[in-house]
Amino acid sequence: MNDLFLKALRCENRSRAPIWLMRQAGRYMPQYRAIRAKHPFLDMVHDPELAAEVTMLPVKHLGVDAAILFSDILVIPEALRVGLHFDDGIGPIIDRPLQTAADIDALPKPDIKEALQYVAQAIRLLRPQLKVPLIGFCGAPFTVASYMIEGKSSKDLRTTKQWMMKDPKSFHTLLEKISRLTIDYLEMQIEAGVQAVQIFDSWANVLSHGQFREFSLTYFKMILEGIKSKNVPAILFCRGSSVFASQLAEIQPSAISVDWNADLMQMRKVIPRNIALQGNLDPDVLYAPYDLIKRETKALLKGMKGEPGYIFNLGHGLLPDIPYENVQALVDIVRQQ
Ligand code: 1CP
Repeated sequence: MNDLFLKALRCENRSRAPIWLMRQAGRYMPQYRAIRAKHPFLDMVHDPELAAEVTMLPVKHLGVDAAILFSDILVIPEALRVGLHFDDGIGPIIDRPLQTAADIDALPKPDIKEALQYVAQAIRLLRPQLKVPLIGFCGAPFTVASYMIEGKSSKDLRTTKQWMMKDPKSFHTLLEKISRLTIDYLEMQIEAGVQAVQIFDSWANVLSHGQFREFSLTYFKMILEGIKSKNVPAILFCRGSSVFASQLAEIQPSAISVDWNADLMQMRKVIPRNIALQGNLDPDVLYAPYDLIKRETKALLKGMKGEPGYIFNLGHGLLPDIPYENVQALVDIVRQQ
């Protein structure tokens, strides 16, 4: 059993830094595209056998030190029956985005452990096959709420932020609803066998310091407290985590996953040493020639050398058009430390 990743999460790793990559099971992989050519994305998410097979791909082919469950943060809105589908050219689409406070009150109260039991089934299939730890995940309430309001991907979250400013009360009601369901969802994943969880706040970068504390940190905290008794390490990722790192540290997650804007060595000096750091290579470096990938990766590894709480990752997810062989080269460089 390779437990470098779990050791690093406990800040007790005396060996090389472990590596896994956000969005490691995705379209940049030819093996993923071959399966995806035969199935719509959501069908793959809903089918435990396919989800397990796709989760295994980067472990088998790249040799990463952790697996992350193949699923999506938007299964929670799907369970709330807002009409989720994925359009190949556009990405996620929600047919009935929330428009008024009454829409929030009218949301159903699904039994998440029932509605999303296909996720638990995938986890149960995976654990016996895996020789590396399995990471479960969910979206942070702010990011999940933003999709439910915008109805699709948005670069600036205008509608979400306007709602947040005009009617913070109903916005909090929505965030709280999502948080409660998310706690049930993570509990289910943990009971089924995930060994760590990561919470993705991909759109937190649109928030100011004060807004982050009020609309994001509050719910991160609620979720961490909700799953605390399960004793499973939790990693917090935000786009903007380098800006919000000191706030994130206040609520004592096991690890903070850092965006690529920050100097990780400097962050290590300000984040308490009992909190692991994960990150933070700019994913765009993976478009560069091999020599540059090697130089940047080695520089990061050198800076974090000897750190018992360091996990190599990117500052955000792998993009679909990143060359596969460059990702393989990256993993090899980290493993050969
Ligand atoms: O067409 C396809 O094949 C689907 C592409 C795809 C994939 C592979 C989507 C649609 N989701 C996923 C899997 C996924 N999503 C994982 C699997 C595990 C892994 O390998 O990492 C995870 C952790 C996610 C999480 C996720 N989904 C986030 C948070 C992480 C991040 O990258 O910021 C977000 C924002 C989503 C929404 C989503 N789902 C899919 C897309 C293309 C998007 C983003 C759209 C946007 O930019 O708004």
